[in-house]
This record gives sequence, structure tokens and C-alpha cells, in this order.
Amino acid sequence: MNHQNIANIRDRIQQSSSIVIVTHTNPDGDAIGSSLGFYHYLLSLNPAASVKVIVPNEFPSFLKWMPAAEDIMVYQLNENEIIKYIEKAELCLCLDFNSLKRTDKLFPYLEASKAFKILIDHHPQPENDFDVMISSIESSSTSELIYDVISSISGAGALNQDIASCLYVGIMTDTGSFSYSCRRPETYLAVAELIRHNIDSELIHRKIYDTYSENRMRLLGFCLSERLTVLKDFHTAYIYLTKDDLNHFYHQNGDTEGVVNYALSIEGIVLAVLFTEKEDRIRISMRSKGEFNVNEMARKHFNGGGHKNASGGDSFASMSETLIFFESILPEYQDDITKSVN
Ligand SMILES: [Mn+2]
Repeated sequence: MNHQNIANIRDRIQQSSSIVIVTHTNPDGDAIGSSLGFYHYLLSLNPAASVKVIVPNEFPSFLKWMPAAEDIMVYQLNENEIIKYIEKAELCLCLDFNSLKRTDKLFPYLEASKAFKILIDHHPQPENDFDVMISSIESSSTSELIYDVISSISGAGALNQDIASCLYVGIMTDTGSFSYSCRRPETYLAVAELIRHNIDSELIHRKIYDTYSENRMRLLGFCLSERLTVLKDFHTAYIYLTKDDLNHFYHQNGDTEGVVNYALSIEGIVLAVLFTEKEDRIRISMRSKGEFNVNEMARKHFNGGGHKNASGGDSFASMSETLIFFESILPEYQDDITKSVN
């Protein structure tokens, strides 16, 4: 980690009286974990500052037990107050996204804000929206990077149980419970240090994953039995869900989280996709194994992006047109997909 950047971040935190932490729309475990973990740390590094964690829209209920989750301000629910905080912020910490556009409705206010903007993120190809960037695609998660930043500024002694719980959630969820994006020893050294701070990693796992409602579990069953298509020649599996499907299972935010991974866990499947019908678009969630790059596919065809093995995008066509289009581009990728089969 670049010493000049670290010194700059430390000075900015200590010298700002009004700080906002922002993360991407549809915040996940890493977005919330890194934001809350850093929030707890900022409060100790500069107790006099006003620090607000701002998210564009609601986050899943399985994250609401996290320490200080009740302090998170949701733009969707509190527009005017949040706009004021962004306008008067001197420092804006942008966590777990690589372009201000990923904050959707917050974007115009963040773009207009005169706050000094610091990016801490692990997505590829960050845009030039920020004054200082800590960007590392090698890191498992933004939460791991927050661990690095905190220990570079203050040493691992600055961690406490609250910070450690939050960062553990981020690393655990962004690695699928240590099953991908976790080949580096540094990730486990960070986790070891978090666990030293008296967190119950098994309890955290249960709080995050063993929280299905009956409806969510039945929706998952429906996805797998009624909505799964396997294209063996392309080592591809996809699932689609219409608005009617979601309504039938009284869908709540976060209920489709992880569904795509079931498609990817079929033997021989390299590419898995979940198509979900939203109000004005089809949301596309992509996962891959090995070298096959869904970031490239999402950017080229679905106006999206993300990571090599986990990306997302949107289609503004109907569900059936989107599925036909998706199947039509697969031949273009057949060689690359086949290379990743093992
Ligand atoms: Mn992340």
C-alpha cells in the first residue's frame, strides 16, 4: 500500500469535520461490511467529526444485525437529509465500487460535491472520479482493503470487535465463504487478525446464511426445478425469474442472492446467469469459473461489469428477447468457455 496515499487518507480523516461513506446501489455484504467497519474506525480516529454511512437503496435484512447498521442512511427513504450531508461533506469515502455512476440516484449529488473523494475498491478498471484511489483487484474484497488501510494507518491494534465483525462479513460474503477470490495468503492473515478480536466466525456465518424465510427457500426450489436451463454444449446454465414469479413467492430484497451460484455448482458448468425481471429492466447476474471473464461479457453486451468471475448488467428488452439474445452470443464465447472446463 502506497505510503503517501495512506498518509493522505489519515490526514484527510483527521482534518475533516464532516465525512460521508458511500457505497454502491443494492449494497451487499462487502459494501455494508466495509462501510460499517470503516465507520467504526473513523469514529475512533476522529471522534469530533460527523460521519454518515449512506447507501442508495435498502440493504438485505440478513445484514441488519451488524454493529451500527441502524445508523446507515438509505437515500431512498431519506432523500433531503442525505443530499444536505453530501453537500456539506469535506471528505467522501467511496467503498466497493469503481465508478460514481454505480451509486445511481446519488450520482448527481456526488458528482457535484466538492468533497475530497477517496476510492477504496477491488473492482477492475476504476474510473477517474476520485482524488485518491486505493484500488486492488487482487484483494478478496473491499473489506480486506479496509483492513489493510486501518492496519497501515494505526496498526492492527486499532481493530475492535465491531470493526472485526463487519470486515469479516465482507470478506466471507465476497469469497463465497472462502471458495473463490481467496487464493492469497494475505486474505487469511487478515482474517486471522479479525478472529483474534473476539468475533464468533461460526455465528456470523449462521447469521448471514441461515436466514432464509420459508418463501425464499421455496423460491430457490422453484428456480432450480422450473426455471433452470442447462446448455451443455456451452457449459452454461441460466435461470430466469419474472415479476409474477417473484410476486408469487412474496419476494423480499435479497431473496435471489446466491441463486446464480447453484447453477454454477452443476458439474461441467463454467458460466451461470440469473435473469431477474425488474420494473424497467431485466437485471442480469453472471458468474463464471476459472479464466472465463464475465466482466468482459457484461460490459460488451449488457451495459454492466464487475469482476472476472462475478459481474452484472441490464437488458431493456423483454425477458424472452433477452434470453434469445443471450443464447445468440454464446457461440462467440464457446472457445473461451471450453478452455475453462476442467
Ligand atoms: Mn466487494
